[in-house]
Amino acid sequence: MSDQNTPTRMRVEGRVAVVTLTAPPVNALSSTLRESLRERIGQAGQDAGIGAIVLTGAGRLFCGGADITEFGKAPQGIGLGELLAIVETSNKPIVAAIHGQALGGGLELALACHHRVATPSAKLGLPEVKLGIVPGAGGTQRLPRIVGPEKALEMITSGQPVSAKAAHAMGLLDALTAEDALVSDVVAFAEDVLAAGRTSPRIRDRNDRLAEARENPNLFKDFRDANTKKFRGFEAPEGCIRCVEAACTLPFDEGLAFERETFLRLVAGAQSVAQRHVFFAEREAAKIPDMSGDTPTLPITRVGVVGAGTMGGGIAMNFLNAGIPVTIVEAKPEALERGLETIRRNYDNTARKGRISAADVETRMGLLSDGLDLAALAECDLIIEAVFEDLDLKRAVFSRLDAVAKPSAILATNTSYLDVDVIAGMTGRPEHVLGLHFFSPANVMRLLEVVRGEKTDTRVLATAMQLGRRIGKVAVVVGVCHGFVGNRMLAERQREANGLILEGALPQDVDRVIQEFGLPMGPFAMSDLAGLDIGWSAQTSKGESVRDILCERDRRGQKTGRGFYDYDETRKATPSAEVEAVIREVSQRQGLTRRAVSDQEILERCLYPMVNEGAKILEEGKALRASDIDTVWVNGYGWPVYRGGPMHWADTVGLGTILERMRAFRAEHGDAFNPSALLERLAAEDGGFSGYDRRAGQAA
Ligand code: 3H9
Repeated sequence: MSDQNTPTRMRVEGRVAVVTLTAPPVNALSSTLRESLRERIGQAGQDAGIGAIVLTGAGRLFCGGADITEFGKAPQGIGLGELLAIVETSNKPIVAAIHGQALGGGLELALACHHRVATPSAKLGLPEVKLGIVPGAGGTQRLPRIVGPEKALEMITSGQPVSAKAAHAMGLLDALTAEDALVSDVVAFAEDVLAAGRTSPRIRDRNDRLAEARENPNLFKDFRDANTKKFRGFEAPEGCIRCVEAACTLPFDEGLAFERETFLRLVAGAQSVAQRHVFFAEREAAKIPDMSGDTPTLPITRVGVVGAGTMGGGIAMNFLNAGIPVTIVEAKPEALERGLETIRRNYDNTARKGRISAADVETRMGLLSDGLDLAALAECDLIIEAVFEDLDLKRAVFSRLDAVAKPSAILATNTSYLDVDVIAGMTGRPEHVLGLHFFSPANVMRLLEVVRGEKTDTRVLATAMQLGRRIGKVAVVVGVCHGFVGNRMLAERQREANGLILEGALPQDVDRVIQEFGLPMGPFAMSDLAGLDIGWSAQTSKGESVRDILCERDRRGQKTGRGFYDYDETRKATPSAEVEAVIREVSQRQGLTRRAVSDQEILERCLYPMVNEGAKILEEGKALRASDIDTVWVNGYGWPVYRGGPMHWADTVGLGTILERMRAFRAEHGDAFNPSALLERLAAEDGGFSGYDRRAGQAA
């Protein structure tokens, strides 16, 4: 086996063979890597001069797990479970030398080894649940045997990795090495193991920690009860719990077989297909056809934020969290003071919950400066405007910003709907202007719509994408149109929701259907949270729509304690008889005879027009690919990841079915249901939006 052509390398140091995984970018355990590992271990096993084997990874990490691209395809070569059995039964001790990350199958490989050693900065985890599956190569059987069922349950059902230090404390690691001397330290560790001449410990033989489950018979029930809300709708977490239960109740090999069965069932299921789609979609979103990894970016060392309201404050926090200094500007001292207080209060709350330290709060606040004039932003490399959603106001701000900002500065607007090109036109540097649309709460939501204006320079776009990643966002490029991708599609759902309550449904019916589908809340609960009076004014109210009447009666949402629902002190919502009466009155005034509306109709009326609008967005090139639309909806609006986003979901429903229903609704309700040409075309071809991705070229 020549070293150049194989995904592993092997060298011998004294009595220790060092086998290195060399399969960039993440050393995923593809069939070729598995075969190569089998061969290396066999080779080292037969070499009388070799006493122990060290497994390590080249590049940034030990191993990112099984090769996800192989799922759903015919299995090739040795299976991972089979390979791990060879590792575990090796008569020469095998030591995993971990740096960067050991994830999924990567951690399972380490668990099959006889010893595990890592650098202090390494992270270890079983993230399979996030892909809608259970660990399928013994992770659910070996982890509880070494860290105990309780910790294993938490790690496996959350998918969250733990730090090497935590892993060491819980016994998952035998030792930590110096940060930059991993392999030499682990070779020395292996030599010590050989010198001690002990038999190699196998995790499968350890049963002591499993006793915890027998001592606490309610362990699994309590765990399920405590996580009901978090696991709602997902299949994989329950699969994970059952596998850990099996580890505690069945002999090792039977537990392993149970895990395998569960893995195979889930990996073939619709949820895992959807969750894997989202995984790749998020990575795809970073790829822009006319940009490459070589596209130069501009340095961002200081960010300016205009507006210290809820959005501005939240936006500023993103950069402070990433260690980037921010200058925030407000027009009035009281508003500035309020904004600064809110930022500090948010940080204090996070510290109280133990997520950051008191010192972190001070460091972050220390990076924040403020001003009452835009001139304070003269030194910023990027300035984000987050003032009231009013075009004239934004135009005035940009015209002034152009005068005060340094010539190289990027100017961004956080508008949710307005025309970024018009705003850019107020400056002498439209190529340095773009939209950065954050989602509320801006310091929490992962989505960032990066709005590419007509003249936005590729370097500016590349800088924004890179910065998005730096502050932990999923950045998606969108084109200029009313509401961009997310809000443009949301408007379709809202229109239908408003129509449905006049035809016979009630807000709680619509919200329940949408929530049962898997979104965190329905359209009316969402309106109550945002405030019904956004974009409404008493002066212009005609008092005709349900919203007009509710606002006039000061039912403006959660903030006034009443909106579409009544709220108690704990913000628990109860349907309101007053609202129902208002709805009935408006129905009557519009001459509508109320009727029973089925849950199926609610779902179709709310979601199919969204899909149709998504198709229009694709047709117009306002999104690069259907999977970008899915990324927007999963990360910005809580679309259930196990349904993969609206466009992926539409493919699973069948575009023919959606088209047929759109036509039927058009016959009844008119042009709002006009199917897009793309939907018609794909349905006629019996195709799907996922196929459309590959036919690129149509996009902006
Ligand atoms: C598993 O292990 C099942 C087993 O229990 C049982 C089996 C029987 N496979 O994220 P990045 C690609 S399930 C294939 O930008 P980073 C990724 O698509 C697996 N490809 O890098 C991207 O490709 P491209 C459990 C993978 O440095 C490129 O690598 N493991 C895989 O920000 C770079 O990725 C996981 O769930 C993979 N496993 O983050 C871990 N991983 O350049 C999944 C990545 O073409 N991976 N790629 O766009 C991750 O969380 C991150 O990639 C990682 C690196 C943290 C490793």
